[in-house]
Amino acid sequence: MKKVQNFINNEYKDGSDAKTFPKLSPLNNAQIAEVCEASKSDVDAAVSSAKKALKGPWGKMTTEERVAILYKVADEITRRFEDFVAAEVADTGMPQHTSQFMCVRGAQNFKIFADVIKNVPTEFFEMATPDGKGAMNYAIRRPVGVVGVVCPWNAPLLLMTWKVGPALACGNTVVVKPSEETPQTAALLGEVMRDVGVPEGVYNVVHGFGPNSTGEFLTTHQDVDAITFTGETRTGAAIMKAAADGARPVSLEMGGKNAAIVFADADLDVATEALMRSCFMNTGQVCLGTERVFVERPLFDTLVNALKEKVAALKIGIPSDHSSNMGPLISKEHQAKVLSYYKKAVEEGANVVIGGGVPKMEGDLANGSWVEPTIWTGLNDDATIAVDEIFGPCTHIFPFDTEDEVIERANNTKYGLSSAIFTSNLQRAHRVAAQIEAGVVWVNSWFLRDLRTAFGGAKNSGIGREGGVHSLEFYTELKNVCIKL
Ligand code: NAD
Ligand code: 6OD
Repeated sequence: MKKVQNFINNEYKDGSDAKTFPKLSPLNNAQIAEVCEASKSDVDAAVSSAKKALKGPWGKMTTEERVAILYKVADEITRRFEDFVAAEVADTGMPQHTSQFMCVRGAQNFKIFADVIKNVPTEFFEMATPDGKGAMNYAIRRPVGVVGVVCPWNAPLLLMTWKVGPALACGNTVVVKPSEETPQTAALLGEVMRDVGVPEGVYNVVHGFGPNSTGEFLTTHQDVDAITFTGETRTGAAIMKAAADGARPVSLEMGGKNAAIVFADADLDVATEALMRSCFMNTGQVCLGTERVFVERPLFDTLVNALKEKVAALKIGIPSDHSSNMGPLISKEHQAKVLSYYKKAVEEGANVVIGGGVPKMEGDLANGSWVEPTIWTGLNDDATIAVDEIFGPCTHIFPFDTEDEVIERANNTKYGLSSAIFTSNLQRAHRVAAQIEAGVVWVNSWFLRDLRTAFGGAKNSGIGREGGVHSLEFYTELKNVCIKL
């Protein structure tokens, strides 16, 4: 059985109390690895090596030297691309092509922030003083220190490196807590870090669970100077409470109940193609995904039918079957959650356009966490499945009549992560985008990412923005130096 170990001070280690937990395959629920659970003393060791590394060679490097190492990290991820894809696919069951997209971002996340830190200027102000001699102010950036990075399971490498890339570029050290469901790529990244010469203690990985386990040990640790988190909103709230002790900063990227709005003048092919991705990519387990589609009434039946036809053509299957384009959900537990919403939708009177159940899978795959891609119509905006984040391959399609009405309905959610608007009227696109309460709005596309832009959620979807120079606000302390002349 494969063993996945913690990575502390550039060494792979079992948990100090020898505890392990099984990693089960989403494909058939069979155990594929034994994961070493980090104890409280292992988390202490990881944090203390990260703290020590701040004063060691890493802390003494010039920005140019750090940037050169981060380029090597990116290049080594690319050289070992197949290993990362294999690890991610094994943990998640996602199709190869989805994992390839995510692992390309795994490498890009190091280069983009290396470039940002190398090129971003700081501010300078001259000021007058009563003696007429004046003073100068300039700002310098310094790392915040040890950063705790707590990650989810839905896009493990992409989301972990989205935090680790900028944290390291800014000169911090990190202790990563990957999701218990997806431990392998974070562990593998340790080999890359060590092989390209990242000094001891800069990148650490501790495996385990959330409450009363590794996640809590890390986020309550008083030598962790800042915590960056991606995951569910209620977990983010727990982490924020933990961070209050010691008044430590948090960056939170959390859940969503994202709306897409399709106006009658939209290009049907563009909208349908984007909605197929936003509703069903990665089996609907994308935080930016669309679980509410609003369609202007004249286009409603056409769009519902177009999506139904494309969903019927989706091929559910295992990653090694390259013709399959939809994998299982992450776990049996998540399958049960998603299926409970499928049941609830019917109980509340939904019209099931397609899907709504479990696909018939052969042999041991029948034990996997598969669900059918599902479209509903006919419910009101306050139906349970139209309010709660489900995080599965499902969406409800609603008709609407006016622009003002749809803006209000799209915004009628406690979340505010992303939105997608489809129209050929540019004025309307600008007008609606400006009124949508979300951190990211796409027009005539979805998940089109320029990594220099601000990324994050409004309302219950997040606190703070990362991406480009915005990441520097979180991962550095900006210090003003005032010089009296
Ligand atoms: P989760 O909140 O259950 O777990 C995320 C991580 O937090 C895991 O590593 C978990 O072990 C840890 N954790 C749980 N409780 C903890 C605690 N009390 N203290 C410290 N750590 C704790 O989320 P998930 O189920 O892994 O991921 C799915 C969720 O993530 C969805 O809600 C999705 O919308 C969200 N998400 C958001 C974004 C974004 O950018 N906004 C991106 C991806 C996923
Ligand atoms: O593209 C990104 O940077 C990002 N954080 C994507 C999040 C995807 C959520 O599942």
